[in-house]
Amino acid sequence: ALNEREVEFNGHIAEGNFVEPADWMPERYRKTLIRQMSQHAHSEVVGMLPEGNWILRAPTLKRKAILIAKVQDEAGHGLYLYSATETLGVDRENLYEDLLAGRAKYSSIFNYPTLNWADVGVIGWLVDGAAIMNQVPLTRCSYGPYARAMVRICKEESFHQRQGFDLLLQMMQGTHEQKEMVQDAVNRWWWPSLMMFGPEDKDSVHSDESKAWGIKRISNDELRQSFVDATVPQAELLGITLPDPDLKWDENTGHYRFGKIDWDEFWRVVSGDGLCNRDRIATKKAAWREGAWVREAAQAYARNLSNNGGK
Ligand code: FAQ
Repeated sequence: ALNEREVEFNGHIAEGNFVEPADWMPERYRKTLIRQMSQHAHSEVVGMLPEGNWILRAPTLKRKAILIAKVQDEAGHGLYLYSATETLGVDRENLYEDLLAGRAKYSSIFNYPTLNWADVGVIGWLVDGAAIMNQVPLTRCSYGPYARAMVRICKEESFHQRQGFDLLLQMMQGTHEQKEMVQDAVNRWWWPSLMMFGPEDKDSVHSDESKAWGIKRISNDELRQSFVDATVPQAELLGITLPDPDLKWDENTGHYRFGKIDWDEFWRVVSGDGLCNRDRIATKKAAWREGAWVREAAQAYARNLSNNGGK
């Protein structure tokens, strides 16, 4: 049974109020947010790697400048989310240690390789598209610092999504080979993008509690369906085929029906055995090691400043 404080807390949320860092909150609410927000932060910083792979090989100066800016935005989102997570009384260094030690999850999508230039466009179009679909409802989640972080992040993600679509639209007006590159990238990223929304509702262990606490406003399956409905017309506009023979419009429901997701693949990737899991963690570990001198220099500088009274 709930105690008096918990009843009051649930009432506060039910009335549509935000919970702020200094407010009392149930320990499980705090734990759930630390879990989800830190996974989200890790996803942003690991998410820099697949696209970062193409910065040195971008085909034009314009596309290179756009890509650098996008990858830098992801770093910003990561830092923003680590800060928001710290308001729950955890230290980002410990969260980061969990990531490097393989104890913390990050989105399955970033364990797939970027094999051709069109992958950069497809990540913007599909991966940022799915991220926005999932994150717009989080701007209304009950924890204030997370909800507010999502407002700015979603604005930037929409811009990312459009640049991806623009890149693909341009390639689809190009040569036969360029069109084939786009189709190949879509074939590889479509199903993993659908997996970003998490397991089916019936297998989602956290959904009931997260919904009750106003963290999750719309379910995994509902968001996945909205994403498919929004994306099919865009694929038609681009002139590419989505790799699902069962995808078709259903008059009765007013939604697109789609084929079965390979959940074995999903759980394999989530548990560390995807195409790039080992490589992603090894890259992040190396960056942490090689960046030690930057952290030391920054700390020495900060110490110096405070010893000299801020001058
Ligand atoms: N990958 O009970 P549920 C981006 C785990 S966007 C890995 O349904 P929940 C932007 C889940 O953690 C990507 N693990 O869990 C960008 C749980 O395991 P746990 C990041 C997954 O939390 C774009 C277990 O399965 N976005 O980075 C995945 O209620 C382009 C059971 O699942 C967010 O993190 C998955 N796909 O619902 C950057 C959004 N799905 O924790 C660069 C915030 C599920 O018990 C380039 N997160 N799991 O060990 C959420 O909205 C939720 O956490 C869900 C999962 C919807 C992802």
